[in-house]
Amino acid sequence: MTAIMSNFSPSYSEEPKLTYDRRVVAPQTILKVSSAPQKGKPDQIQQIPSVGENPDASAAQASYGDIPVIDFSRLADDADAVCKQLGDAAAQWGAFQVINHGIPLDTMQKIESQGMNFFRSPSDFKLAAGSVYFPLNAEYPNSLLQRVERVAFTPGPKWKFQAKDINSLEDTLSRIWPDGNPLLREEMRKYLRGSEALNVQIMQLLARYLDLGEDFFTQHFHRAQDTWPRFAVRWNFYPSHPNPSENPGAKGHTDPGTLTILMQDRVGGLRIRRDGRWYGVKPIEGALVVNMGDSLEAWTNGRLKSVIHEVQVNTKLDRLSMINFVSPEPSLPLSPPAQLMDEDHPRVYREPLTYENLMEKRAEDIVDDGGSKAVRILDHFKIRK
Ligand SMILES: O=C(O)CCC(=O)C(=O)O
Repeated sequence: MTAIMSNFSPSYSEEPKLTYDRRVVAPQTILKVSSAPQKGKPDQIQQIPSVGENPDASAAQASYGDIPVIDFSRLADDADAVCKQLGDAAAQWGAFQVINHGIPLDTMQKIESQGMNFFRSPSDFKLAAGSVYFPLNAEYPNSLLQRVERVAFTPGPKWKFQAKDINSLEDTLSRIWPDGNPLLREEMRKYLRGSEALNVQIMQLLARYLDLGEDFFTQHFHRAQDTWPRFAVRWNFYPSHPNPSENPGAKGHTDPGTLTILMQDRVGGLRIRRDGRWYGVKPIEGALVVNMGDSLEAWTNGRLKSVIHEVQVNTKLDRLSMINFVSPEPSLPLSPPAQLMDEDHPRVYREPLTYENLMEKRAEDIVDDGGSKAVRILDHFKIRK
């Protein structure tokens, strides 16, 4: 099997060099649901054209916005400035990129090349991996992930997983490679340790930014085994397609957890939505993209923003990303602290609200609307004035 793998080289050096254009995409109109609520649907939920409906989908491929890039090497000298930059980004964009985060570039590159090798292997080889591998449209036809092949590391596809369901890294790797791919295992371990530490650092900085005391969020980590933080780790592979506007990769959505830490390759195609516009997330070598999720927005009473994002398929290049979804313990009440609520800032979301509630709603919604619209589950829980 290892011999088969060595025939599939990612050969990045042969790929064309991408040039970056800082133009932003023309503003999109945010469509409101008509005043008559549709059957089985909540009213007043923002519906946003997703990739397949975007007239600007192909033009946007090379348009990158000014999404903040935070240099963690400055933490030692000027933690206050980093904290402010990071907090402002989370409050205004709901996303940022981090450089100098401590995970070696070499580790990221090795993972990327092994991931590419896997997805460019013959179908038989990939299918032999069993339940950890998802071919295109494997989950269900309405999935948000339209043109994406996946490998799920930990946990499996179910969100209501229990400790016994969690595919360990070793287990997933040995389902794919008979020898468990020791090289990749070491690099993945390094990466996961690094991103776990990064998650803690970011959550502490965000708490500090909000004057909550550094441990406001992290005090809930590791309360017991199998509680927060939960990392769902996935490789997403987006095969190229000549007509991306008809073939969205991932449709517009927010993530339900607290943070998502994402490693993308140099192809691009990830876009985030801010104030009615889509902005491409510029690939930066060695950077990690961090998105805020619905749980964090609810927990901070809307001070930090859960970001809508989507992925466009590239016309020529296959794209790979590795994603760590960090989620809170499912039944933990995401109650905003008193400091974040006053007369001018009344409670935004219904209580009680938990990650479990968000996930249940998400499962219903994706099935109900056919996945054709951007999904922002948190809006279902907004307190109407
Ligand atoms: O692959 C990416 O860049 C984003 C993927 C994503 O949004 C998701 O898997 O939910």
